[in-house]
Amino acid sequence: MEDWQPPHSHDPNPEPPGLAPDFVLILPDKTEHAYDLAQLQTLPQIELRDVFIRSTGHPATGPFTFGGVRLWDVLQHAMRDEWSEVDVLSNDGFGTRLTRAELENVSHIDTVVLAYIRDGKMLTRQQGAVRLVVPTETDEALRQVKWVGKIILR
Ligand SMILES: Nc1nc2c(c(=O)[nH]1)N[C@H]1C(S)=C(S)[C@@H](COP(=O)(O)O)O[C@H]1N2
Ligand SMILES: [Mo]
Repeated sequence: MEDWQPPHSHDPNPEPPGLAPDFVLILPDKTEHAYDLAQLQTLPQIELRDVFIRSTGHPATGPFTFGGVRLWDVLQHAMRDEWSEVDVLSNDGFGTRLTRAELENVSHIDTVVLAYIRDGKMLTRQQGAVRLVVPTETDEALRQVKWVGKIILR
């Protein structure tokens, strides 16, 4: 993974890789922890209002209210310290990297969320469940990762 590069595709993949909205969290020592919706529902819930998914080449969608859990809370639940970056990847090859500073002590409106609710309804798999929402990214939607399959702490 040392040569990992963010993807530059602007053709959003329309089809989810696999059917289940599950993901694995991989710690720096390579141990894997499986997560599903039921587990996310046991963590503190958060709602982000007025989120747009913006991209060049196609119209923005929104505003959406996304519900889910803070990525920070999921990571802290698994491992408090000894990581500085996290890769959030979909099994379709898409993904993004976030630093600890982007997740720690940020204001509510900048909170990075693992979303599974949109406008009060469960996100369908087609709509991206479980979907990363990075509110500070408003250019190309390249960090709005649908179908999160793997989260790797580094
Ligand atoms: N897993 C995955 N997530 C993705 C993409 C993708 O191809 N695969 N495309 C991104 C891009 S470039 C855009 S514009 C948005 C589109 O989101 P939407 O399908 O909800 O409109 O998803 C983003 N997240
Ligand atoms: Mo995009």
